[in-house]
Amino acid sequence: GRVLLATRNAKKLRELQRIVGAEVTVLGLADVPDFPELPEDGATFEENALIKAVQTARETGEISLADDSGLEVDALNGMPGVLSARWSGTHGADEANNALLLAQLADVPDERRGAGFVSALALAVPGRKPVVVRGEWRGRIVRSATGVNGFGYDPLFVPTESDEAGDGRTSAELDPAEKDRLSHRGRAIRALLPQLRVALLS
Ligand code: ITT
Repeated sequence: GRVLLATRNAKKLRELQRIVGAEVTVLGLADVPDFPELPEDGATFEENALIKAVQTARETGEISLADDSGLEVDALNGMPGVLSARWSGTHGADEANNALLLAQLADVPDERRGAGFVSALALAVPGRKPVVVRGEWRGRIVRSATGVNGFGYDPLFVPTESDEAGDGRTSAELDPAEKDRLSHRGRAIRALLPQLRVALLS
């Protein structure tokens, strides 16, 4: 089967393709010529994921997925949340976003540095009612970036599982397969996979 993921983020596309495996071919918006800019003005991850998936299915007639994701930091009342990709002002500027996060948390003590990644994943099949699921991943924000895997805030995020294992590795230090097993995105995709399979069969 084949699905279109409504994203221009190549690293997000690669993660999603890796998680669904060879069973499904995942294309991104870079593969669709002249695709219009999608609005991302929803107040929640779920709203944004639905907007992106439904518009893409309508525009292309393809079975479409969209991931809207981000980091919610406890000490910042859930910021940057839906603004995660553009928090520093430039869309997709991972380094600038990470610098801003470190600066905002400079005076926050270790015991109040909790945070969670969220992924809302929407599936839109032309002519059908769309569905959306949510995956979450809890952890804490460290004081300096470590690791080269992943993308976005991964070098600053130590998942709870790393603390339980005693190694304190950031999600940018996990192997790709380890990240996929634990991550917000991995959980969301596995929750949606049965419905995706049904859509691909019909
Ligand atoms: P599309 O909208 O084109 O899919 P985007 O990067 O703008 O791409 P989002 O609006 O969903 O996507 O923003 C997601 C941001 O949240 C992403 O740029 C990272 O800053 C952060 N983020 C999401 N998942 C992450 C992960 O697994 N690891 C690290 N950071 C992540």
